[in-house]
Formats: sequence, C-alpha cells, structure tokens
Amino acid sequence: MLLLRAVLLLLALPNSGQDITNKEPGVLLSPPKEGCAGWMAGIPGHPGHNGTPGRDGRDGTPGEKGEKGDPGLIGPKGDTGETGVTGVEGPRGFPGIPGRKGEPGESAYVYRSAFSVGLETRVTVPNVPIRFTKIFYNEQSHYDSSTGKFSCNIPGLYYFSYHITVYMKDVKVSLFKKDKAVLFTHDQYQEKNVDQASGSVLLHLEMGDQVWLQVYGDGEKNGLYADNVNDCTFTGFLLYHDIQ
Ligand SMILES: [Ca+2]
Repeated sequence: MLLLRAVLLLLALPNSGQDITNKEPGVLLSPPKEGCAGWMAGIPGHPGHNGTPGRDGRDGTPGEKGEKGDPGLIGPKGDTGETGVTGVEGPRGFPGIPGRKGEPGESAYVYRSAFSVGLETRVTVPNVPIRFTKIFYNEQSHYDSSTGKFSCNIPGLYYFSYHITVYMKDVKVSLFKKDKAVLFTHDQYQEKNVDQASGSVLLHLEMGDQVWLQVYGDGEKNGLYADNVNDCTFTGFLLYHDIQ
C-alpha cells in the first residue's frame, strides 16, 4: 500500500514543479509537516491556463556590412578654366628658301652728270657767259663750251665751284642760274701780284635749268687770267638726283 502511494507521488512531481504558484492551494501536493502517518494525497488537479506573453527581447547585434553598390551617373560638364601663362619663346627656325632674283636696276650712268673746265685766254668780252674751253672732264657733254653754259639733264641737287686767278684788274663774277645771279665773288687786285678768288654752292636744278659764270657789273672787273702756268676753273656735278 505505501509503495503504491510513492509511485503515484513520483508521477505527479513533474507537473507540481511548474504549478507551485497555482492559486488553488487545495491541490498542493506537498505533504504536511506533521507526521505522514495517516496522510493520504488527493487527486491531481487540472493543468493551469497559459500566462500572458512576455516583454519584447533586446535588439539584436548589427549584421555584417553589405556589398558595394554600382557607380552613380556622370555629372554635368564643369565651367571653362582661366587662360594659362604664355610659354617661353621657341628655338630659332631653319633658314627659309632664298627668294627669286630681282629685276635689273636702272643704269647708274643715267644719273651721271659732271664737268670740269678751264679758261684758256683772258676774258675780254663783258656781260656774257665766260667761255671755259679747256676741258678737263665733260663726259656727258652737259656743259657746252661754245656758250659756256651747263644745262641740267637730270633734276636734282648739284654742286658748283670755281677757282679764279686774278691779274692786272679786279675781279667780280657771279654764278648765274636761269638768267639770275645767285652767287657773287669779288677780289681787288694788288699791283705786282697775283690774287686768287673762289666760290662754291649747292643748287637744286630742274630739267633744262642752265648755270654759268659771268663778269658782273659794267665789265671793268674782268681781271680773270690764265696762261700756261695759271688757271681759272669751273666745276659742277650732280650730288643727288630727285626721287621720281
Ligand atoms: Ca685781292
């Protein structure tokens, strides 16, 4: 009889562990503290109802980092940048190809005009061009020994000069240009002596202008002298021709 009760008690223990707080004290299976003599257990009660749901648990730990996403779309084109600093000068280039040969220039002879003449006899005729008939140079024949006049064939600037030996009488001469005296030279003769007189000038001449030397005044001052060892000379030449 006792053995049977013990078996029944053991069968009921697994449930009584969870239902220890059951509100029905009458079904407690724990034995009274007094002696077990005469104690007899009742029939086990029905299982209790399910309790209310517990509170939410704590948040879990973060998961692993995901894979890298695809690249985004290309953005719009930016503004134009500022002009950069000018660079240093480059090295010298190779020599170019020689140019074509130029056209032949005008002959230099065209622009030549010069004469140098001398007196051969004493001047005796007044108020006319002095005729220098001793020719030192007159290649272009721009000086006419028959008239004593130089004629301009090339417009430009000319240089004229004369050198006079004075003997026996005073000398007063003028250089004429186009019938007008433009240069004067006067020398007073000293007795028992030989004097010298000279003059020079630059004149611009147009085509056809004539230049000559002439005794000035009444013709009394015409002491120009020349012989085998004394000369009177008249010289002229083109310095610059006019640019066309
Ligand atoms: Ca003198």
